Amino acid sequence: MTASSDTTPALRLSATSYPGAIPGVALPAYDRDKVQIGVVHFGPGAFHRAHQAFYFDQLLASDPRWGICAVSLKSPGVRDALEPQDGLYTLAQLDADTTFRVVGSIQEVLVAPEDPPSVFARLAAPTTRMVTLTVTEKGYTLSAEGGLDENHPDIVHDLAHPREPQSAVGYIVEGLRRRHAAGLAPYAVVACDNLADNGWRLKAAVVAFAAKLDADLAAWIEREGSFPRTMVDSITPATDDALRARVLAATGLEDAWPIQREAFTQWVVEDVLPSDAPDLASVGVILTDDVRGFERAKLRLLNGVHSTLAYAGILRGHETVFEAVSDPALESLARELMTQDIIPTLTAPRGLDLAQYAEAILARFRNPEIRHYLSQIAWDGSQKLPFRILGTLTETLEAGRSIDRLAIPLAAWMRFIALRAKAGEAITDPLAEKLSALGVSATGEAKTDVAAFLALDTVFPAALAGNPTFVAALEKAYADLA
Ligand code: CS2
Repeated sequence: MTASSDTTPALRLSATSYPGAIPGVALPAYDRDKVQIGVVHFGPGAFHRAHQAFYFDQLLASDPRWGICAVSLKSPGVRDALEPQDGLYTLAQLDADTTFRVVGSIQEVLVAPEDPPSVFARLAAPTTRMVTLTVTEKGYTLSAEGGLDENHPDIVHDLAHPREPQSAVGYIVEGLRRRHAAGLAPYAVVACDNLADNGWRLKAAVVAFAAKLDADLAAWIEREGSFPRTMVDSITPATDDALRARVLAATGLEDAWPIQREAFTQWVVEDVLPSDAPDLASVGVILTDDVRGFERAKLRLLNGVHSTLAYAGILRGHETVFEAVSDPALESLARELMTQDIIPTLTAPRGLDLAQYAEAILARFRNPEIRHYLSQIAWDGSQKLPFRILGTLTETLEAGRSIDRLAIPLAAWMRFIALRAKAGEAITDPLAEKLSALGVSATGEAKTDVAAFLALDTVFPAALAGNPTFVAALEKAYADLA
């Protein structure tokens, strides 16, 4: 009998029910009762569960020390879904031949504001050797210049109350303070968000924060801390009811929060981890001293073009990446951006052919098994565009090449904000309030609208906003999109 039978209600996924999953579903290949917690992760959203938790799930088959304590910094949603499931969830790897896997690496989910002492205890435990993060760009509390944003409300709070932090940086520093006081080595801190030089930026922010509290602590972190830079990649559309139904049919078990991603996944980590760190290479993680090449290529080619397709695609009435990239005008825009504008700013890491890499990305966007909503990618544009487009654009400008095409995603973002705001729809972005106001008062006239957006000084550095070539290119792109 299958779970979709209407007579017997399906069992919920849990430690006792999972061995009864429909054959063919991959199950944890280790005894979950023997797993220890060696990793604390901040931000157990879909991407973490699709990516790092999957790698640790594979690693646990050979080494039980690397279970995860997942910490939500704000909402209890993940804990509420996963606690009744003993931390288990199903990962659907979408492909022509989709596979399902029950992931068992998350051993515990904590909601930081409800229980700071448990988070501190995990951070300070000698067995905790690694802290990973997926807190999105805004979670790094950085200023437009790239350092710690000391005016960020969470940082202002945490500097005043360092033993009751709210931010990721505040928690990392308080955990390190406790380890330092106890004579323990620091944990390695592995940033897994799409920020250029993510680990270095995080280290600089952590050290700057610690320096405000205790110069010795800051010097110790500076000297002993390991903050590798990373590149993370796997397209992970948000969970919806269709996925829940599909997972139920495939596994026979009800899962409140399954995760879906493309079958392709990649994790590149700078090879500076301490010797007692988990053996990530054994599960396919690329450890390299050339992470920058990988990270720039991915951020600019994949994420930059993703954001372009999101804003330009929504303006043309598309809903998903698949639809957008199937629109010939957008497909050629994407390809020209990649080959004419972005690749010339990149240095290929050893063994990577950038032209082939770009084509492979377009092929991933065309995967018919994946419904990846443009509106999901459109979130947080004020945080994403600086890393995804402005770096490429600034370097192109400095090299004296045309920035006309690179101005299109920025202009499309401005038009997208105006479209949403005028329709009275919410904008998901830390600058939502400012953006809605700008969108509502947009006139459609390029000069005034572009000038109003360029005044967003946390998005556009002053030197760029005042550059006449940049302003002219943006005005032209904005007018062309009318
Ligand atoms: C996307 C990324 O939502 C977005 O902004 O561009 O989440 C993208 O799917 C991943 O970085 C792929 O690795």
